[in-house]
Amino acid sequence: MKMRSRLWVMGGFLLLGMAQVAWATPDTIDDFNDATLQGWEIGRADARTPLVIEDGGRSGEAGDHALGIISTGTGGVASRLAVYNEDQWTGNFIEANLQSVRVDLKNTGETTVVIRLGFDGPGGRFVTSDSIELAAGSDWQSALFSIKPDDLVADGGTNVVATLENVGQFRIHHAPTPVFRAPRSVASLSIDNVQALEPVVVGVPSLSFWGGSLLIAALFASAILVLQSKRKLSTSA
Ligand SMILES: [Ca+2]
Repeated sequence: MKMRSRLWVMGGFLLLGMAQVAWATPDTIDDFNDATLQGWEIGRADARTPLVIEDGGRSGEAGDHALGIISTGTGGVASRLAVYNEDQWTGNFIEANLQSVRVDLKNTGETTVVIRLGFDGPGGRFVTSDSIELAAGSDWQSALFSIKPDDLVADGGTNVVATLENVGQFRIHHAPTPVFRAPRSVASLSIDNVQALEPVVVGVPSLSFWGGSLLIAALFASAILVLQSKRKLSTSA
């Protein structure tokens, strides 16, 4: 096979490989591996929660940290198992086309927990209808929550789109029923790899796909030009 044909065949395989990507690029991932809380809080200072659990991340490897939260079940600070973010997990989720959130969870306590996600914004408070139940002392589990408007349940909210278009607070909390405020309970939870996901795209190239294709096409065009100029040089010499 001539060099130019080989190049085009190689390019074809590369492009086919790129088209197999199912998930679009995640917008936000909180892995806590920088040993900070990454904006997660309970609103008041408390030495017990939330904390970075060093080397306590999903992989179990050194340097893979997790976020740890606890609740006491009594009155006062930290009575409810919840943690929220008013930093990077805010803004327009609709415009960003975020349709689900994946998070790794591990029940490190002695009671069963049921975890949901919550949103607060101009349209009021909403909670995922998706939930995951984790038995006491569970191993890590990966939970996927749909955050599409139809999959959120109002807890006082009146306009789910208005909230998703301007999220002011995003939370992870214990909620056996779809409520925004966790009930009091004694519990303990590790959280890792909180990740926003765009919708599944199968067979429809994304913008990054086209960008990659153009780059590869330009590289192959350059390679062919170089080969042609070398051939001319060798012919003339
Ligand atoms: Ca981690």
